[in-house]
Amino acid sequence: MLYLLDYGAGNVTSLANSLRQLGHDFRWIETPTDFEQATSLIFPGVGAFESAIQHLTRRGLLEPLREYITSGRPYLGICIGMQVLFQSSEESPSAGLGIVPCPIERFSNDDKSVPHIGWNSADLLDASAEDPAYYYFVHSYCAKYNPEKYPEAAEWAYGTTQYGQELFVSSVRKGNIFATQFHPEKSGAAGLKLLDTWLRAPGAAHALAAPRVARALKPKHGLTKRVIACMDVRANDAGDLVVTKGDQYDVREKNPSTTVTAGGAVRNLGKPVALAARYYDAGADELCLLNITSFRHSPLQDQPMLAVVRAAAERLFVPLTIGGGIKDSVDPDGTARSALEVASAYFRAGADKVSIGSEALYAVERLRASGGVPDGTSAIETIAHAYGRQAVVVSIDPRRVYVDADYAGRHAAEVVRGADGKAWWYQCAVSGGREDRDLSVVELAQGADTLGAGELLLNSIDRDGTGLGFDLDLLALVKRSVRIPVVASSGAGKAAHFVEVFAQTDVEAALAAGIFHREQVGIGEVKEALRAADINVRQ
Ligand code: 1PR
Repeated sequence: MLYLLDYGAGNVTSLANSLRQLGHDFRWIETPTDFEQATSLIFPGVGAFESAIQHLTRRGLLEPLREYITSGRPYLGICIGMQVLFQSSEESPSAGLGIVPCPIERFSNDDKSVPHIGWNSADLLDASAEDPAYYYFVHSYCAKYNPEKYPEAAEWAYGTTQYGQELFVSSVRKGNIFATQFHPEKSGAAGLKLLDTWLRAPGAAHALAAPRVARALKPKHGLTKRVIACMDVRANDAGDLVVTKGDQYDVREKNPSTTVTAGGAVRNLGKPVALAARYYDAGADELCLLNITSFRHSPLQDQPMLAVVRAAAERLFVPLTIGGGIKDSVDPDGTARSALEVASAYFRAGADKVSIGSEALYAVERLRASGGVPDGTSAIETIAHAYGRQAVVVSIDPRRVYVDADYAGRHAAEVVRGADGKAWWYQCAVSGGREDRDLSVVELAQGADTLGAGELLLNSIDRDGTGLGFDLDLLALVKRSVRIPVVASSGAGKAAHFVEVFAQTDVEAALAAGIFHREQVGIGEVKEALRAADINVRQ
């Protein structure tokens, strides 16, 4: 019987969904004695090494896990499920299982953003292996591939991946142990194929036929630029959840004669799950669902977005980010829910990352007021602590504030000067752009990085829905202010805008909504344009 080990952190729903999709039956490990019944075991893990070890220890599962693995029965570890096989992790004072004699270390961010998020190739060391596919990675720590320093660990290495100028072990294989740093359950068709192959013969001898050929650094890594489809979701006037799309955040139909929006219906561009499925089939690298009215009220007890996430996660096998309402809230019966509880509900439903908007801004305001010392209580910190920083996206809603050429106010150091002689800084807003705050985009981005965000979703209120292209000045400004990945958002009007944003800034991903919803431009067309411009993308 196939068993799955869930240590209560991260999105294990997606793996369960993939197994069901592939027609495989499984049970969950609930107690230490369940290991005795298991004839094969998958340990999927997202999140923090320390939480995983602590949780397994508390539930008395760590030693039975070690015994299971060393008994020689088939084991598939994913992400943290691979890292626990190692000796230790720089992320945690707790020891790992020590089966692979090598430490897990943090990526250097000298030459790249950390976490490593996105689709990268996983070169197999078996010279006779087929060309490897692209798989989805999301992690800040890794086993560095260093056969001279860790010769025994190099014998375990089955595949390596290059990020920046670092090579790390992206899969290990020995006897019946197989483990991957990447997430097959989030790697589309390639990942499902890998899972299916293992599931069909988990007990097959996995010794390599050919000797492993050591790998060396290449001039460029294989990480692709990501193309993301975003769905802004809200209830329409009839109470149905629909995907909508605004112009500069105004989502109501305009009166054609006056262009006044008051009273217009909420634009309805389709059903969230149906659209998400369409984008998955078209090759989107990631999907994003934003509940755009959650700043008004968002009780967890009655949260229709949870059902949307559950249904979407059954259908798509690429990463899913959920945003809107990730904050402390109170249910109608008076039950208080922490932001961590809200995020946990979304992870359990099948989300891989949560995106925090207004709450993140308030947290950065508090951070600044306290002289830059984090107090550990914000939503960013509590969620990153439990799930790892790679699970926390901060969504930023900035707009340009034009100033005189000789402006010398508080934001003078961040003023951008355009070729047309205009000068401006970027001010951040909350509540869907309705309320401006005295916080610049650089202050918010750097504060979010300090508090532990793993990625920034950088919108532009000025460009949203205009089709004029991404705000390259904004993106370049933020990109040089932080060391975490940045997703460009707002303003895409044609495939060439994606080429422009990747050619002219260092952003890791670009997101669009309107052009995809209205079928003006397809995801395939965007990828073709990127390939033609020699920009690395997933097929
Ligand atoms: O504050 O944590 O509850 O999160 C609310 C989230 O909802 C934030 O991420 C905020 O950006 C978003 N949001 C709030 N109101 C709106 C609105 O449109 N009225 N949408 C809104 C923001 C921006 C992007 C959009 C891109 C691409 N939408 O999500 O998809 O601009 O659009 P385009 O390609 O058509 O130009 P919280």
